Amino acid sequence: MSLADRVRHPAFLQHVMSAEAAAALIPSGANVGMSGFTGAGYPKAVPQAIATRAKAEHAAGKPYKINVWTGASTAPELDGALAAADALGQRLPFNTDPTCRAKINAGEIDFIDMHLSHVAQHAWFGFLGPMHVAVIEVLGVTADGLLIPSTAVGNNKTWLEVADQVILEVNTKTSARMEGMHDIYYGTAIPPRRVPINMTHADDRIGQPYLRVDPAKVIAVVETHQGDRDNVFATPDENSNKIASYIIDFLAHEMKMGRLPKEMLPIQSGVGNVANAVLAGLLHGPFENLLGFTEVLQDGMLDLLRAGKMGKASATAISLSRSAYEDFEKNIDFYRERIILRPQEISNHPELVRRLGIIAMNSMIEADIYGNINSTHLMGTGMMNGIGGSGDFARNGYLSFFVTPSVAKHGAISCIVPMVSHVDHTEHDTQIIVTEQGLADLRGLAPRQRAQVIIDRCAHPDFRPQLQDYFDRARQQGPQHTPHILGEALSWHERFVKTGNMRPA
Ligand code: 0RQ
Repeated sequence: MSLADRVRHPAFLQHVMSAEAAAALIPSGANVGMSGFTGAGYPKAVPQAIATRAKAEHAAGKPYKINVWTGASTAPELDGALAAADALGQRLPFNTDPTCRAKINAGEIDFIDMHLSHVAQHAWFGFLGPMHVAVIEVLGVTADGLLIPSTAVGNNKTWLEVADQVILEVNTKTSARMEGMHDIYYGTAIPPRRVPINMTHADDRIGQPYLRVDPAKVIAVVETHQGDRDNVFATPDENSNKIASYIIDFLAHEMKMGRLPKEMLPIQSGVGNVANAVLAGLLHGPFENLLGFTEVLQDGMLDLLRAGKMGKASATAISLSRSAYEDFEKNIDFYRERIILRPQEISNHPELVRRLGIIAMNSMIEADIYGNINSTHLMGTGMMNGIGGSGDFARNGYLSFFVTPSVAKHGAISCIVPMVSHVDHTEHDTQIIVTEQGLADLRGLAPRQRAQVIIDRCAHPDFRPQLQDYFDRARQQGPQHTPHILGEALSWHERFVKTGNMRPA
């Protein structure tokens, strides 16, 4: 399909230009909203052209940096290219690109790590400042001037509303037959005029299939003919499979005890290998007619849909491996009936997560013996990816799981520690912690009880005696609600920084 087949409104065709010409329209210092969520639906041509321009400006001795706001993570063509060209001033709300991460941790990029459900509303409230330009990937423009969204909706609705000017990247490679899969809700308003979001089931459609844009704001239309990045996953390892089996047994037990309804509750699954292993476990597990209410739809959920184990899945993005994407495209009519892609302020909305009773499963970096969770920081100071949507789901879910292998770096680091080096989710948000050692159900337990269960069930046997010793000594001193030896609490991290090993010498 050519660009003219995809862009069926004449006003938009007038602005067709090269990526380089579009990049020339974005001044240094601009706040730029881009599409993109977990390696899906991000603009491909314009960011690379901006990177080329930035390098040329720098070579001529001129400063050139822009501030980039997206839905979530993107890909080498966006974050990688802009970071390598020193073209990023501020970046929000999430990043997984290694080049960008290195510059964030070198103090060269100001990264703002945000709850993904907050981003759109903070933009409407004016908390983030003006958005000068939005660069949004779409799959086409209808004869009525409506935009066919791409593989990720993310914050695109909001960026198109709040940006002064809009650049559209029309992706002629990704199948335009996705048309009809999206559900764009336009009922959001600013307090005090907010109304309830009228969704009572994870598969309700409450909006329309298209994004709107004021044609007067469109300054460029650029063609891309390149698919999303190949979101490959390793085959689940033994640890991931163990974690998955504990979760599935636990859910079956909860159902037997009458604490989970027979029809199950909708599932949110974070990204990564453990998350994929849980989804693979559900494929062979006892549950039928599952519903997905998550932010990213990955290969594992596609497998569940194809097998008929999951009836419908709601997300804000589809982030697939190349082979899963081929299956998706080939069977798009089947998937269109079963997949709903929404703006991230809806896919991650705390009101909906609470009402629908979502089962939240997210990976973490470390947990402490009381259940505080660090999802973002390596050794307390270095940024990994960001909090993403984990907080939106963890605090508001019906059940909230945090999962990790019990050790990292080939056993040098314990992922269960006396005190986390950074707190993303507090003990109040954490209900269940799972490692390959076992599952700690913290519901209804007070801090000292939680500590004992976490040490017994989740810590690696190599670190369990050390943790027990810490906890026992903490119980000999100071107030006993949350016993700690504060001067010692972070010594495990310090030991790793100094010796490369958390174990005592
Ligand atoms: O570093 O690759 O240099 O060895 O951290 O660890 O095991 O590859 O973890 O890919 O499952 O991601 C929490 C980061 C887990 C992810 C996190 C080191 C480890 C490795 C990564 P190396 P793994 P995974 C929905 C929900 C926040 C966002 C979220 C994440 C690297 O899941 O970003 O939940 N979550 N979103 O060696 C020091 C420890 C460590 C450690 C691991 N205890 N101390 N380093 N590492 N544990 C999705 C979205 O929101 C879009």
